[in-house]
Amino acid sequence: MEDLSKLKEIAAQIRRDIVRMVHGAQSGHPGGSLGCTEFFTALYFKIMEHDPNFHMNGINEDIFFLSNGHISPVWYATLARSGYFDVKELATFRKINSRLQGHPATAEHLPGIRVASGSLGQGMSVAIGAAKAKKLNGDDHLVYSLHGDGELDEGQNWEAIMSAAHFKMDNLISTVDWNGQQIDGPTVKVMNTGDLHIKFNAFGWKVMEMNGNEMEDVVETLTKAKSLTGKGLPVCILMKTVMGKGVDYMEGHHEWHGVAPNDEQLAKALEQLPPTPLGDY
Ligand SMILES: Cc1ncc(C[n+]2csc(CCOP(=O)(O)OP(=O)(O)O)c2C)c(N)n1
Ligand SMILES: [Mg+2]
Repeated sequence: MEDLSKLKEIAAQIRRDIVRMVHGAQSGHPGGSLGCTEFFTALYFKIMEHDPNFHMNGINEDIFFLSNGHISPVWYATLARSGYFDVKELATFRKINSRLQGHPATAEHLPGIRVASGSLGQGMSVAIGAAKAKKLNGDDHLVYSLHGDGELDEGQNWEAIMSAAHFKMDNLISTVDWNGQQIDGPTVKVMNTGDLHIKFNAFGWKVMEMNGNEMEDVVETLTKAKSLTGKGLPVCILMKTVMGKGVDYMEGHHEWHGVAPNDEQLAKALEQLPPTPLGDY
């Protein structure tokens, strides 16, 4: 349980980790990773009850599923900084034989990963299954999931969203990274998903909104979301973020969805993301 200033310091370090990892591999997804850094930090360092001594079955702890698996850099950095594995392993991101695959996978047995993701649209279904299992097991812990806004173009999401309400999955908190961008343009141009607040509401969810780049708001909203579980409805958080948050030339540009910075761009990014007492990997 960390206080706000400590959470901000951890997030600052995770942002450095993200740009260094993607630069080191010369591939990967910095945009969504930087946008969701506060969310991951708050979730793993404040909100979830979880055990870095990893147990695949997740019984008697809160569990998290990343559906938009391409933002693996922020998840890997958060898991390492939380003690799931050595931070030095972050240097192997996307390298041959690494456990840190470009998209999370289970074959490599990286602690913290319970299902492969990156083929978009599947994580909500997985999260609902896990939430159902928790209920069947009499385990009153929660299931959290994260989804991209562009990812919601995938139809499987809407069947899952409908079924979560039908099965009263009130132990599920699903967050959407509402950055308005996706791989090849703004979401309104590629596929306008319309008013997500009204849509989730109409599908039977409790809906909240937060500024995903304000740590105070993230902690407060996630805490409120927890208090709204157990009331018969699944909870959705629409999280406004800025793609590439923290690196000025990346901010708000879909072009940084999945491009690695070169040496010069890395230096510029690190100037804007100063070192922290936690230290680089
Ligand atoms: C089933 C499937 N279709 C297409 C893709 C290719 N793809 C990867 S990321 C992406 C865009 C996702 O947009 P969003 O979820 O908003 O992510 P962001 O760009 O905001 O990080 C697409 C279409 C995929 N990975 N899986
Ligand atoms: Mg997006």
